Amino acid sequence: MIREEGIVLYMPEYASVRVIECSPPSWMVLLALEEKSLPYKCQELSFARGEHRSPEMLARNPRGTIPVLSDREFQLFETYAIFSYLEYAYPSKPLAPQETNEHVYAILRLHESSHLKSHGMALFAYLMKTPEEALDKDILRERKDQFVNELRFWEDYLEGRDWLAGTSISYADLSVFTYIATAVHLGLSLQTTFPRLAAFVERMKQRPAVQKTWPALWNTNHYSFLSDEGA
Ligand SMILES: N[C@@H](CCC(=O)N[C@@H](CS)C(=O)NCC(=O)O)C(=O)O
Repeated sequence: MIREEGIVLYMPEYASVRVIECSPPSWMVLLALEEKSLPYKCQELSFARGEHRSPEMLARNPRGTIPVLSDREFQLFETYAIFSYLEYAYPSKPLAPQETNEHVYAILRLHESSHLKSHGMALFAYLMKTPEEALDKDILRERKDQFVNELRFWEDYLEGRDWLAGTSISYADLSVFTYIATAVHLGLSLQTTFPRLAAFVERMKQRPAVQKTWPALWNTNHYSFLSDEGA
């Protein structure tokens, strides 16, 4: 049995993720670890070299996806399962509201964010895997539209509130933020159509956890694939 001393997060080496230069599922776990002030080590794996599918990683996660969070004898590999584990094993500094009504909505919004995730991954994977000169404008437009249509739900949920559930940050905010921030990195503008989401992203960017984990290449590389002119 694999047994780790302390928490180890297996995640992509961002520089090996073409154009996206990040991985929303891994980033949201990093954010949870930081928000909860948990000690952890990061093991970065190159997508380009297929390190996430090495025999050692497949022994941890037969599905070959990352993030994988290893702690003691446990190997966890579905992002939302990792969140549940962290909250159960390390309840201090909770990222799930304690009050019943808020707790229920936080769970609902977290699982509901899987819609944002599937549209986001379809869009981001297309940009990541397709050489720029081979991008099909219609495919890009269709995937962008599906992602943007999904954003309307999240803009509505933020009416009159700073966080998606309750009065403080929760796992749902981490999940939604990482996909939206990635789309902004790829050129999506929020301000005109989604002012609450734009303010939410700015609020998140003030948090030390976000500042500490901000993808380094995003500071130098900027893309316009999802700008109004780009798609
Ligand atoms: N259901 C998984 C999906 C995670 C996921 O999509 N990971 C991507 C990176 S963003 C991955 O490992 N892709 C590599 C592959 O599928 O070969 C989760 O929630 O953790």
